[in-house]
Amino acid sequence: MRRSGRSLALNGKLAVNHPASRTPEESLDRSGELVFAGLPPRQMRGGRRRQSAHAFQKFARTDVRGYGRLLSFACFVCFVVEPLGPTRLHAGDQPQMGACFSRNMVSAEMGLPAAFDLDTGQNVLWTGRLGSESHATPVVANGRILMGTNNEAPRNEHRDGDRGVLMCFDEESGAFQWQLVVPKITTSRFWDWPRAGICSTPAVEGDRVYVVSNRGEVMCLDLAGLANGNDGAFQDEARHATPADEPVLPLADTDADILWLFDMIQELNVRQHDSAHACILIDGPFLYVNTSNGVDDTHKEIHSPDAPSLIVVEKATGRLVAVDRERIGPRIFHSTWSSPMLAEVDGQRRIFFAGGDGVIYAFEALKDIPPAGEVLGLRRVWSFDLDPTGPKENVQQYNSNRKVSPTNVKSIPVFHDGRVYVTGGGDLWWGKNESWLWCLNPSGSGDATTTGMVWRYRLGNHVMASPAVADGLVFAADCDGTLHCVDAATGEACWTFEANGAFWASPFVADGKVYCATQRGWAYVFELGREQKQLHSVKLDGPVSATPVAANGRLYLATMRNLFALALATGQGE
Ligand SMILES: [Ca+2]
Repeated sequence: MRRSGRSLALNGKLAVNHPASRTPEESLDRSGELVFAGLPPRQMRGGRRRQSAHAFQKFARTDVRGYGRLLSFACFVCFVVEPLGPTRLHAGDQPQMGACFSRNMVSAEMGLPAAFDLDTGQNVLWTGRLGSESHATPVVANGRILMGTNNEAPRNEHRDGDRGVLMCFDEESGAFQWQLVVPKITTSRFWDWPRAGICSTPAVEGDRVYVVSNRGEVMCLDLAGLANGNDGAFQDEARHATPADEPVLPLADTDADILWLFDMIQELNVRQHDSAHACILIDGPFLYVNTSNGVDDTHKEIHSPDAPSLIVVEKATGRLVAVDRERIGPRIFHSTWSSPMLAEVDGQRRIFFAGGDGVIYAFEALKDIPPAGEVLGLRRVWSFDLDPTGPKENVQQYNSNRKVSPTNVKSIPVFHDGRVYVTGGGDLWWGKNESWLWCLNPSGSGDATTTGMVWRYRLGNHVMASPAVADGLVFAADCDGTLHCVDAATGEACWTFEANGAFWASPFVADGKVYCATQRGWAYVFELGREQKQLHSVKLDGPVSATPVAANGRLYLATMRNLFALALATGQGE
């Protein structure tokens, strides 16, 4: 009953889901997806205390030689059940990239518009102005909406110039609330690509926002911003918001309130490539974060082969508590942009992570915070090499080889009904012209490369987007501009659709519909089903890297320059 928005009715109510972290009542259902049973009233808004999680993700980037090299990520979705009126059904907030914790890009929201038009204003509730490039995905939590962008439409005259920006809007009205403004890394443009902005999708829990900045800082922010005072141990927001060679300017009420930060470049010698792209996974007291470690400016060397690819930070303090010990660094083909996912397999909670080497790793989820001063090594229990016959030595030398190269993953692995679904292949800018959608059986232990594949399905030359799985169907969208609807049981295509433009944003399923949008600025809506039925197509005001999301009865769609809140106009029924 949690497979799609359509089937979520629960005794006339909706199954609601929300939290990013577990509660004592939390458990995993038979498929291994987490089910929450006892949320605080603030999060539950009444109704049955049951929730399921869905999510999804995505990310993207642009060309090296071209004008704008970009990245983006996608996120998760969660919902909350609540007693609802007869016409407006909704499931709750969407506080992170994709569902908790499966990352499946599916939502239980209902009553979403099948059609919308930015020019005529059809079903457009409000518009929030962003910068000129917006490669993250919006999250919705506790009445606020957060979205990464750049500073090409400055909100504060004292904070001008190229910056990474995280904007906070009011959910109801779309009014701008506050912004995190982060100066660029000036060492090299390959560390923090010009105008790429903040590409990481935040995760929100309670009144705390967790996000990775364009400078590779894991940050905890106050959802209320500085308007209610400068809280937390970190008090030097003014210096942080100002480039190092410029005099510090005073803070405004619309600046972000940083509570703590952990600098992965300073502390771990991470050499992020192009930008940091990480959708933080919150699990109880822990934050799991991919480091974005990657190649140097030449693209032919790994600058920091010993830097970790996946780390764990204590949520309350920002203290480093664990790192992977896989020494993936030497085998990274480009960077480490895939974010972690959590699922229960064989009765064990596992963290799934796609390394920059094209290997899916499963680590034991941490149980306890280690003593002060101790940093644990994540314990690997399972792995699957997506490309066992690909190059394994001196892999960076295959840069620009369009026929032979390693495989890498720019999306997030998704968990559904005991299976891991992941997309990957040759790098869009630097690798071979070949990409796939895999369905993996993650049970058992050890190296499952020869035994763990259920099926794989050929996609176009390249892929950035994460899959969405619902009603026995897997939706995958590739950089050739094809949306694939694949039978989850067999791996056979049910239908494909040739869109206008490449997909970087992930497809999103809610309310019996599939939403997707392209880098040429076209959005499409299909009926969720084994037969292709297009409900809507429309030209937007610019390219789309952000995955569509839904929360509290609304659909959110971000183009490069604007965030749109979409909802059925009053009087329109289902
Ligand atoms: Ca504050």
